[in-house]
Amino acid sequence: MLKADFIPHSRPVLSNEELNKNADSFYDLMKTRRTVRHFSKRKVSKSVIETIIKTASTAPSGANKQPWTFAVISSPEMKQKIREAAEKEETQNYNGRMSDEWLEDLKVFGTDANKPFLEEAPHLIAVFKKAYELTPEGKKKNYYVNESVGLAAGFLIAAIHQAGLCSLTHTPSPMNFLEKILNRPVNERAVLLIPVGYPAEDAEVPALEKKSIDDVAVWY
Ligand code: IYR
Repeated sequence: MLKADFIPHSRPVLSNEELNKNADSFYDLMKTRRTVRHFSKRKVSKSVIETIIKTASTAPSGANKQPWTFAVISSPEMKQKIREAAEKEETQNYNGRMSDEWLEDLKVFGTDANKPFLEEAPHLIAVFKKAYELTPEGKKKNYYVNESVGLAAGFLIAAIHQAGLCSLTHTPSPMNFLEKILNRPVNERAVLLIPVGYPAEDAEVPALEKKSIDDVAVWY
């Protein structure tokens, strides 16, 4: 491919005070994000989901290949199918496929193989990575696919929260049932299933702490 046209790009130079104010307000917003497992059935318009996905798709990706597809599932019949298939896998996960250490680590969240949120949330967003691109000329390479899709999923979750909604990063492994139910092309692999909506009125989340700055950052 030819070198792209280059266009000017700049950011306003802000005072240290303004930078701190901006950083603080985004931190204040993001620290209220919680993974939610009990959703309200309240409807959320498609336009909101569309914009959230456009935001996710602004994420950086290897060679700007944007190797992702966001499949939005809002039909009750499809959600029911997905719930049944996910619970089938999770039943096996909780009854032998997950190690004792893993089950012990999950106790604090109170999770089990029942996944009612897959029918309750108004929308599920299934995130697919594109292992490679299928073009009329044949297969084309994608790069850093896992990293790229992880970044886009992070943007997605942040956008959901900023809009005023909740999400759950759900991984009912193996997830290939999603490729089949949603009839995705052979180059796509499901990586996350993200219910989106309002929390149920009686929703609760575990009282958990994030690590301190000293536990997560080193300075040189
Ligand atoms: N996928 C299962 C188990 C599970 C695994 C991890 I790691 C979690 O952080 C939470 C759950 C489930 O969704 O129940």
